[in-house]
Amino acid sequence: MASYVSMNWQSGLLSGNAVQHSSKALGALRTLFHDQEAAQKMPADLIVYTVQAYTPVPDGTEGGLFWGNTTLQPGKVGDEYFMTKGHFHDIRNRGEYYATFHGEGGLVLMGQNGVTRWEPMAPGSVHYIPGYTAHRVCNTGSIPLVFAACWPADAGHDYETVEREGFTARLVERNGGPVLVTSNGEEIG
Ligand code: M6P
Ligand code: ZN
Repeated sequence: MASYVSMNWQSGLLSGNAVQHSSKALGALRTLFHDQEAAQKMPADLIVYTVQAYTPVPDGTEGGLFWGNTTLQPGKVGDEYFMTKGHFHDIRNRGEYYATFHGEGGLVLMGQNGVTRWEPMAPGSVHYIPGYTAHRVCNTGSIPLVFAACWPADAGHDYETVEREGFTARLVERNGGPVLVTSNGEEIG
């Protein structure tokens, strides 16, 4: 019989022997941010987010599903909110669900045509990420943002495309709230 894990439905966090844990520190994320001067001044060992994953079938299994969550700390680099790396799926047509448990955030979505949009995240919000769409989450609040994720076991993570080309817009704080801006500073949402 396959192993199973437990989720706390208040916090969204997982427990059990089969849960994998990983974390991302600022040092590994610095180049994602627009304000490099501000990024270089911040500590490399600052943990920006942690991920729990439950992967009951081997990575790459067609038809399988993975479950996990991300805890993204509050903070900013310059005026840009702390965010996940973001990725397309290696198999481009694979979709994903995100669902928010705690905190406030923004799910930034970019289609292959380079059009970027965002959806606000708050406790209870459920977000469908279609295939062919890069996805990244920003913490726009002052407490940790926790969201669960469910994605196909054969989706894979393509980080290279995002590292090379970036998203076409960034979620930044203006007048105390989140605004999506293009690289020339134009507000688009
Ligand atoms: C969610 C899922 C994971 C992903 C994680 C962090 O939990 O989408 O597959 O790894 O967020 O996002 P990223 O991999 O872009 O850093
Ligand atoms: Zn994904």
